Parts: sequence; C-alpha cells; structure tokens
Amino acid sequence: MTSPRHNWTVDEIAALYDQPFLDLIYEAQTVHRQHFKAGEIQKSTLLSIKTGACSEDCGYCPQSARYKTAVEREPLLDLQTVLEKAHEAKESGSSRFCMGAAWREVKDGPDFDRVVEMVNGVSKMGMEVCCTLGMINTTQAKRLKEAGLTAYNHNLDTSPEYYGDIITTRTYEDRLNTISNLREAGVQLCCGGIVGLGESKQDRFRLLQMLANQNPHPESVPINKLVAVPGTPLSDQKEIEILEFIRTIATARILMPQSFVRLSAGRTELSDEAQALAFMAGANSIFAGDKLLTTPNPEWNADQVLFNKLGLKELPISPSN
Ligand code: SAM
Ligand code: DTB
Ligand code: SF4
Repeated sequence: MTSPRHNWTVDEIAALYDQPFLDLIYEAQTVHRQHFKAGEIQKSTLLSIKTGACSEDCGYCPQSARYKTAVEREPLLDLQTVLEKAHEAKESGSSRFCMGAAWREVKDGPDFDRVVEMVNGVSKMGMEVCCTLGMINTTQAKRLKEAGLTAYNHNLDTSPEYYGDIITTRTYEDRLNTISNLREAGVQLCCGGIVGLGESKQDRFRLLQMLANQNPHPESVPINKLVAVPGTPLSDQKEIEILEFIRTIATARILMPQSFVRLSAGRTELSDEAQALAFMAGANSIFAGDKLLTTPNPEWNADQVLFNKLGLKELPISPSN
C-alpha cells in the first residue's frame, strides 16, 4: 500500500510522467486499486448559479466580461430554481451537486446569504454539496461549512511560472491564500487545473507538484482539458495530445493516491476509448449532465451507455451525507 507523500520533486514527477505509457497506466491502476474499488465512478452535477460578466481576465474563460463570447449574463438564480435542479441531479444518479458563480471573490451581503441558503437546501436533500465562488475568507468558508458544504472548488489552474501568461487580475499567491483559508475553516478541497493551455510539460509537472505537495492532498482533483471557446484569447489554442492528457491523469493518480481524480472539462472531445483510458489511468469521478457551467458536456444518456459498455458503476452517496 502506497502512503501519500507531500515532498515530490519535479524530477520524480517527470520520471513518472515520462515512463513508457503502458508502465505508467499499469502503475496508476495498481495504486488506484489499493485505495478505491475499481470501476466505481463518482458523478457530480454542475450548475452555474451566476453566469458571465466576471471582472477577471482568465484567458480560457468564456465568462470574463473582457471577451466577446456567446455567454449571456445571468444574475444569481433564485433558491427554488437551484433546489429543483439539485433534485433532478439526484434523481439522475449524481451524488454531488456543485454550484459555480462567475465571481472574482465572495462578498458578504444578500447574494452570499442566498448561496448559503442554497447550500443548506441541497445538503438537506442528502447530497454532497460543493461550491466554486472565487476567492473566499475563513469566516465565509465557515458559514458555508455550517450550512452543510462538503467541499469547495478552487483551482491552481497551471504552474506558478506559466500562470501570469493566462491570468493577470489575481495572483497565484491569492489562490494559495484562498486554499489555506478553506483548510483553516475545515472545508474539504477540490483543487486541480487545466491542461492544454499551451503550457510546457515542465509546467504540467509543476502544477502536479503544487497540488501533490499540499498536506493533506486536495480530496478531489479536477483535471480539465481546455475547452477552447470562441472569443477567448485561447480560442485558437492547439488541442493537447490525448495521450499527454491521459499521462497527466495517471501521474495525478500516483501522486495523490487517496484523492478523487476528476475527468472534468473537455469530455465531449474525448472518444469512448479515450475516456476508458482515463478511467484506466485512475480517474474516478466525472461531471455529469449535458452542460458544465456554460459549455457542453456529454448527455446523460451517452454517459449511461458508456457506463454500461465499460461496466462502470455510480458511486453511491456516502451514508454520512
Ligand atoms: N469564478 C470562480 C473561479 O474562477 O474560481 C469559479 C468558477 S471558474 C469557471 C472554475 C474553474 O473552471 C476555473 O478555475 C478553471 O479551472 C475552469 N475552467 C473555466 N473555463 C474553462 C475552460 N474553457 N476549459 C477548461 N476549464 C475551464
Ligand atoms: C472544475 O475544475 N471544472 C469545472 C468546475 N471545476 C467548476 C468547470 C469547468 C468549466 C468549463 C467551462 C464552462 O463550462 O464554462
Ligand atoms: Fe471569472 Fe472564474 Fe471565469 Fe476567471 S475562471 S473569468 S474568475 S468566472
């Protein structure tokens, strides 16, 4: 049994990532089976509760007010609408409901009060509940936790070195501070990044190192493949080679053996075979439902067919929730 480490060097990560592909997948699957039941995949449903008009300049994001994209801005949804969506998600087999807001940061006031009510309502439905609302302080994080929040998503996105090429309106340090505020509040962390932003392999290693050297590891690690959205600065970014994407997932699995590794954005561009490889490489969570926040995701039925073909099972909601 491999126990989690928090002192990975870039050279060690490079050696894992660059080993012969079959050896890498075998190692990742071996580690995976030491900690998880093979073939059990956790499904999360995403809902954008506040869409577009974001002040930040994240180069990949269709919700930034700085880029002309097809995203239509929408104010914060009302409580009832959100609870109905959560109910539908539960009925369709999701064990976790994640609400995302196109905010730079959480601001105290009526909107945040409403989000706290949403968290409370979803939690009472017996689902795991997750939020991604931008930067947050410890007091706000504690309020969400008391309302029933299971986890908070805040990504590092890429390496500290490449970060400034992608986002200029907040720093890597800001992200690390939010992560430490969440830990201080005792909230579980969902923290990962994006590949295919034009980063080098070295940047990918550094992102993985920044994630894996956190102690404890983030409980879930979303690995997003860039969705190149027209109108964003990265709209013409060349797609990352799928096998490199799979290598990233497999390396994440080996580095963070007890974390849920989530095959996140970009699934619509993956074939069934590529997704099967990602599961083989240790991914054990997906976003389910036909929409991520603003971009498409595979339809419910398509996922059902894939699960049947591969003999995968949905992870049930844990009894503590
Ligand atoms: N506004 C909050 C924030 O930035 O933390 C929460 C929502 S934001 C959309 C959540 C994450 O989605 C980003 O950190 C990024 O990793 C991911 N994301 C956004 N647009 C994406 C895209 N086009 N392709 C892949 N991942 C994307
Ligand atoms: C994460 O790492 N990926 C999800 C979730 N956390 C919030 C978001 C992906 C967004 C993809 C672009 C969009 O749909 O707007
Ligand atoms: Fe705003 Fe988040 Fe999109 Fe950045 S990723 S522009 S902070 S919604």
